Amino acid sequence: MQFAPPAYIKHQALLKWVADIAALTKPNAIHWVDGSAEENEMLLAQMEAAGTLKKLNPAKRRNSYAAFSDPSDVARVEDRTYVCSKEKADSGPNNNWMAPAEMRTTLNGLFDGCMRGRTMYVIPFSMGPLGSPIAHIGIEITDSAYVVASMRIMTRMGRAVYDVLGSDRPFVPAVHSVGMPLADGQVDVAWPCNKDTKYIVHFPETREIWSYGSGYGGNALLGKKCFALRIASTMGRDQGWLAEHMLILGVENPAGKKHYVAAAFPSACGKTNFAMLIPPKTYAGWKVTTVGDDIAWIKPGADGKLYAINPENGYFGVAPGTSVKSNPNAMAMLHENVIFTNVALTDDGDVWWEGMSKEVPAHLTDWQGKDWTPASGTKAAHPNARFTVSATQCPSLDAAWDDPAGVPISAFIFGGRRSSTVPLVFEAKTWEDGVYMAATMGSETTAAAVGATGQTRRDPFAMLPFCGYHMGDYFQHWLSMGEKVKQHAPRIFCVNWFRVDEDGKFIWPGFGDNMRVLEWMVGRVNGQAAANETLLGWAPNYADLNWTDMAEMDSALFDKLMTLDAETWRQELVLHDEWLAKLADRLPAALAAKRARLGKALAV
Ligand code: SAT
Ligand code: MN
Repeated sequence: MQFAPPAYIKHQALLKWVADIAALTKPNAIHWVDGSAEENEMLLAQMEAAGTLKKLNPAKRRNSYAAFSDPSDVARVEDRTYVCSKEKADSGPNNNWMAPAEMRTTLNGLFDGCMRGRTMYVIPFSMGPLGSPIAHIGIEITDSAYVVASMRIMTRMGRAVYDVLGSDRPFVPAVHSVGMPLADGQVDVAWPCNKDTKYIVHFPETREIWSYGSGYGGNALLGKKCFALRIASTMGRDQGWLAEHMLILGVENPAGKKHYVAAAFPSACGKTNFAMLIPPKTYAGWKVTTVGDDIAWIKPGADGKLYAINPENGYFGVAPGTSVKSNPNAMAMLHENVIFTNVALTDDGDVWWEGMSKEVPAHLTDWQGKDWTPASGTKAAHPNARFTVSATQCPSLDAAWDDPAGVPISAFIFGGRRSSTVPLVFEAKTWEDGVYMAATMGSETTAAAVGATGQTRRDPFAMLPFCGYHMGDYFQHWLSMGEKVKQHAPRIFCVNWFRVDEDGKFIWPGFGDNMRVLEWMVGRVNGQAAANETLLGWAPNYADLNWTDMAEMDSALFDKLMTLDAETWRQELVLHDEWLAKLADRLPAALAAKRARLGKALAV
């Protein structure tokens, strides 16, 4: 095999690292990815020929493809995900851990020869605008062309990254293999992966990522959860910034006053829909614009305010449930240049998924390639089916989405999926109170991770699967950031769009109507919106929200959405205690004190 790196790469440590990985993994060839359009077309054509991608009908979706994963490789694998810090205690009870030396031995064994019969791709990428003071660079080595094509959409990827990197700038090395070497003459499968063995490993001290056995989403596109959240959260702790599982959106009122907010919700809880919200008719003149839909990197600026960038370049959004009703902007950006994964196909070469349209097609090919009719009794698309599309195709894209300086954040929003207990919205009275609420946030689980769905688990800051260190230290980092930005600290709000009635139906319509809640929050930031003091903080009265064109929401129904029942909250505090006990060794005193105050207020 020829090594022959392009002459424009001047970084000796990088070249040595690539050579070492090639020597270990023993690929057939090395492809130095340059990110060009020709290269992309070549890879897409190659994947089409290999059966990895199906080209969609260009009259329906121009230049778009569908990929179908192995049925064993459809989501993040949290139980196979490790944070291997030197000290076990530093990884915290929120992460799986193995001693670094032991893990390295395991990985060396697995990666030895794992790329035999395959091409090894070297992908240079920037998380965040190239050269931004908030951005960071990574190099992903992978043996999956699907990963290369996806990274080209999801990150700023290509040759220009090497200019920023120069001869000695730091980068995060990320090694990925589908874990399925090919013996001489062995025919490849459409979606190679390792059905038995998967490892998603992070070494926080050396800022390294190693992923083996999966080709899917956050397991394989290592810029996303692995780098931009798990590794970046430890960088942020050490360097005084925040890496968060948050969308970023801009809200502009008819007078032209604009605020940016960042909102954390667990995976597959509608972050993309919220980020691309279209306000109801009564909000003529208001604009909601999208900076990001999944991840925010947030740093204090010279003026003391917090500024955020979206480190990503595209959206890896959940397809099922996305429709002209739930997210018209997303539907509009999915007409061309999209890679769909695990959706269903229509007979005329288009895509379909549950919730896309009211009328269900009479015949489809499901995500596993089987004939499907409404009588099949199965889902045509996998519940975690995704679209991968460039941010620039989003009609609501914010003018500053690519600004290297980031956008100033006025408010943080935290939301879980709770069928009861948590009211539609309230504002924390202080930064500390907000941190406590985010730290104890719960959510019913979704299809974004392998495992049972619908169980309530604590998902603090929506970061439980993504925080690269001890969650107690993370809470302390948030408290410290609040002290650092003092009077510039954004307001903290909590929301719950998912409360249900006696029949199990959602009470709140969500989607565009979330604008009504957003307006109240912006009003609070501006000191204009009224609120009522409650156990949890400031909450709106019925009259404090705009109900034009929403006659069905009378004050009785609103009260149901806002109910804060003392007995339910006494039980909820028991769950807080169970959760916080797990972090007891590093729980900040301020949070224990807040728990005590809540208990006193509830007389427990
Ligand atoms: O981690 S993924 O990027 O596959 C999806 C998610 O959990 O949001
Ligand atoms: Mn996510």
